[in-house]
Amino acid sequence: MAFQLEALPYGSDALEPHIDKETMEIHHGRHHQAYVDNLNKAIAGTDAENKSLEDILRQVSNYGPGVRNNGGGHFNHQLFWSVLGPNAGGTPTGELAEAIDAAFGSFDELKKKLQEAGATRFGSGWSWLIVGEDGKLAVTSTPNQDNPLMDVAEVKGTPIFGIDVWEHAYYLKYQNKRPAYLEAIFNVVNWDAVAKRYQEAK
Ligand code: MN3
Repeated sequence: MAFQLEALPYGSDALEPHIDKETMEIHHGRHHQAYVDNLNKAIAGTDAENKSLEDILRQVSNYGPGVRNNGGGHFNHQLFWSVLGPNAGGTPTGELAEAIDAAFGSFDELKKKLQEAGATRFGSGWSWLIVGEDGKLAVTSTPNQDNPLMDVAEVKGTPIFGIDVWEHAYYLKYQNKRPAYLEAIFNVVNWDAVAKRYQEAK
């Protein structure tokens, strides 16, 4: 079964003014589509054709860079679209909020750590909130299209929220001001979707 690009779960203008329509159209329709197309090319004729994306990533060191870069790219963007949304922002509630307070002291401290991880990632990559192998929440960052599911990741765990800090995610609106993008994106985080991922991961 070849992997496929799913439609965005909201309109491409739904995250305006924080993330602009043109960025969303190019990011989803061209960048994410290219990861899907190139992943399918990279796994053609290999045993990865019969595996789930998560299983491929957990053993990604068995495959070449085409699978690592494009498999990561497909997974990361699927997660990214799912944890953003219109009429979102605010702060987490319930069990996720309690776990955030336990791990970081407060939501503001978590936000600061995610922003720092994104701002200090040199070049392209991701800032992540993960459920670590110890079951606790942690913030980490990965280069390129790597992610914490991968066996090659420095810090492993299940990502429940991630921020794309590739320039293609923000350059049209924010140019070189990555920290401004890292502030604005918190207006469009769907914390209910993150909480659902937390329940599944812990
Ligand atoms: Mn991207």
